[in-house]
Amino acid sequence: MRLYVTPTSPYARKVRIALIEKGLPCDIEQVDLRDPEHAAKEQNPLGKVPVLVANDGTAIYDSTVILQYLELMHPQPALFPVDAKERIHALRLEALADGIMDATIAWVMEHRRSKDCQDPALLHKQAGKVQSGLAYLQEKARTWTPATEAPLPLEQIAAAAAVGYVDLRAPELLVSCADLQRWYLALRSRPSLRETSPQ
Ligand SMILES: N[C@@H](CCC(=O)N[C@@H](CS)C(=O)NCC(=O)O)C(=O)O
Repeated sequence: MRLYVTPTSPYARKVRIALIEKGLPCDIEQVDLRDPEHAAKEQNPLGKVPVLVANDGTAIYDSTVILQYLELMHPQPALFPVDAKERIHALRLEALADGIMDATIAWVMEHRRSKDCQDPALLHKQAGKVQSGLAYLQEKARTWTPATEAPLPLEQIAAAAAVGYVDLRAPELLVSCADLQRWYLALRSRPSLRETSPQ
């Protein structure tokens, strides 16, 4: 398998953490999204990463579909709960974590514009999404038992990728979530997080 990534993409990190937690070997290829001809474009018409190219040549995207694919093709060790209700709950938390990533990226892009071109209403709206999403994750994180062995469950993989990205690009949006920060710090020494750290 080959995975197209950028070093800081939180969606790609989610997949890379899952690959390591499952013990699956995969070639990681970095692309430069500024290059109009970057390699992932051939595989995904949207030109986005991550894209996984399976051993039979099938291109799989986006990150949520890649995780489903990995779980279906390599069920053990399982990242997804078996129980239907618990699975929907985990998938919903993954969607929430992805939404935090989306809103953080929108906030960062707006923040990078020159001050006089920034839209304060948009910054406020995206920051609000990030902060309410993180507050919800923090409530959940308080119920998570410290993960000492493999595998890390889907909801924590997604949460770690989201929190790691906010920590990297918009740490000021994380300051009010001390418990969530503590949870992330404790998890950061885990090989799957250490090896995929964007820092
Ligand atoms: N929903 C997608 C989002 C992927 C995404 O937006 N990736 C960003 C990198 S963090 C990207 O490739 N952006 C380039 C573009 O939009 O052209 C997923 O979960 O994989």
